[in-house]
Amino acid sequence: MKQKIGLLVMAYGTPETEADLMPYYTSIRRGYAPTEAEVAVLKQRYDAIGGLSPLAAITKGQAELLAKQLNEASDSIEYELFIGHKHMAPFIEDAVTAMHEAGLTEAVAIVMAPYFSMFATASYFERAKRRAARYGMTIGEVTAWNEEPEFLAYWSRALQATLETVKESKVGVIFTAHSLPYHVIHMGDTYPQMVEATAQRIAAEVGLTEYAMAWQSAGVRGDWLTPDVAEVTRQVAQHVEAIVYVPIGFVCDHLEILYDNDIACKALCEELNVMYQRVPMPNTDAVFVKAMAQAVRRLPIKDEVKA
Ligand code: FEC
Repeated sequence: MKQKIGLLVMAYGTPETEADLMPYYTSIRRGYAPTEAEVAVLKQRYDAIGGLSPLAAITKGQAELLAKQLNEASDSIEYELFIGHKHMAPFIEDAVTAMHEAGLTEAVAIVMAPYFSMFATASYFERAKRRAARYGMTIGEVTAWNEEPEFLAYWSRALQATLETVKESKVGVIFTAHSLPYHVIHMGDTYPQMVEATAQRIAAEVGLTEYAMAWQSAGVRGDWLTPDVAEVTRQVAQHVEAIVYVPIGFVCDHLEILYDNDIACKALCEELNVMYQRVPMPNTDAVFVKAMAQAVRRLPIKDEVKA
């Protein structure tokens, strides 16, 4: 008989109705409610991408494929999938409680964000482990999976294919990832270095000698990691006819891609008279999901180690 363990897939979460906007934004702000005006601005951004973000549906698709790949590859373990969100129900804590109620005592956890960050990903694991401690449950953590060969293979191939579409033009390439509040960088978070090293590896794989790195989707308050994608776009646009954006910090289509890239960066490119192109997001690409599966499979399973 196969050993049953929980597969906890954690993701950012997204509002599912207009009424969710206020609690969602309040959760993002760690319990401090935004003003009605701030919520209205956020609603305009969701409206601009068609009303809702596809994030929840894509997370579900990625997680189900991950569970399928893991289960097909293992003769000894059966992974039972649970999804928990950071800012929207079902929350991370709900998923851990559901695992406990399903009789599971051991789980592996992965965040749908590939780079370790003290600020971003560590908090997902902290929340999962705090709830798991209540039940005496063990949770193994995939802290980062950006160095998996399949992760690099997806982005290299997708970038190469996108570059083909603009090969008649002089092209600039901008790798992007989510910005972080500047105080987090001061605390020694190595996220920027990890993202930059990954961009370098993908660029080398594709044979790019010149490219830029930029940080996108910064919040509206306080100082954030720079250079911002708009600033970099303005610089790069001075020398090229087309710009290809490679959002290696994200794993699927959602607000930060569909609005911040496909609407905001595109509008800026039009203003600067350069062509806008973006590399397709991985979403449920099987090779990309395999990167997560490989990272999960590397985690030791408690009972297997004992055996
Ligand atoms: O598609 C969707 O509905 C959700 C897309 C979404 C993703 C995402 C990823 C990250 N965020 C990170 C940090 C911050 C910090 C603040 C912040 C604010 C927002 C707002 C929305 C939002 N984020 Fe997000 N984030 C997504 C959505 N994020 C909506 C609120 C409006 C705004 O400020 O733009 C600032 C909080 C504050 O105001 O104090 C900080 C990080 C990631 C990448 C890692 C991860 O996925 O966990 C870091 C996807």
